[in-house]
Amino acid sequence: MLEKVVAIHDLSCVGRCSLTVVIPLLSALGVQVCPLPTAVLSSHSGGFAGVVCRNLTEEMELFTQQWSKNGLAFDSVYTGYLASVEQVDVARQVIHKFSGQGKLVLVDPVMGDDGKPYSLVTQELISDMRSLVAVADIITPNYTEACFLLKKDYLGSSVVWTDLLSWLPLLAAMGPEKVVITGIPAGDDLINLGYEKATGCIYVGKNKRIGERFPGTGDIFASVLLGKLLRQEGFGLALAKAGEFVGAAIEATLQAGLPVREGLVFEEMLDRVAF
Ligand code: PXL
Repeated sequence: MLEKVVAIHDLSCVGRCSLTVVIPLLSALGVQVCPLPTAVLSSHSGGFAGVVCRNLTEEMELFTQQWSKNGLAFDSVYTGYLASVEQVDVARQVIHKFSGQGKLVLVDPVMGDDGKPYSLVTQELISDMRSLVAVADIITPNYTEACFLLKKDYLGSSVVWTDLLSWLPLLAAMGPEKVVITGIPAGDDLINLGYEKATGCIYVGKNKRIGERFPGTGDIFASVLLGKLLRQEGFGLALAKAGEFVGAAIEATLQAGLPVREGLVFEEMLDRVAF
């Protein structure tokens, strides 16, 4: 059956992140995406000057009211970059109204990278994000965002990835059944850690750390992971395949030689994502 997902992310018009990667990737995985845009931006905020951002909080409320009036239902809610603290409440209401038993809620707590918040992300948003994590089935923070959620110090490349194994149940105790921490530095590699609360199983994925940190990588990872889970693939396999896809996209991007701020060149790989 074709699954239908509400995607609560921004539309950054340039730089391959959020909805410009969420929609093509989930579509290629046979999932229908219904976007609920949080903001429209001239580009993402990681590497372009003078970003113009139009916040769509009011529209989000009006759109979802119209969806309710039309009796719409969805199989999954997927949240990413939120443009204001008010949008945390809107996202929580969407989860409450449109997701029930057996419907997958993935919260990607998009807040920052390299130990720092993204330029438009406020401390208030960081603190409110914990209330959204509490109503998720699965969360996918990167290492920086895991530090923000747990109020831990960010150690950059000196982090010992095995020390983060104890963070997994701490994050799961905030609410979600499954937790993934992405992009943990480990020498020449980046580690993704997965955790399933019900079984206590831990999954470790490894990617070569090649090139710089590209914007949108987390959005690509989480979208592929969600698409695979909605296709009923197991958590461990879905994690491994999402990591592999990101690794292949990084290699393709390095070969294309585009500026880092343009994000990962994934367009010619869309036919591969479903396998
Ligand atoms: O992919 C993360 C992201 C999403 N949306 C906006 C961003 C970023 C990262 O920089 O700026 C607007």
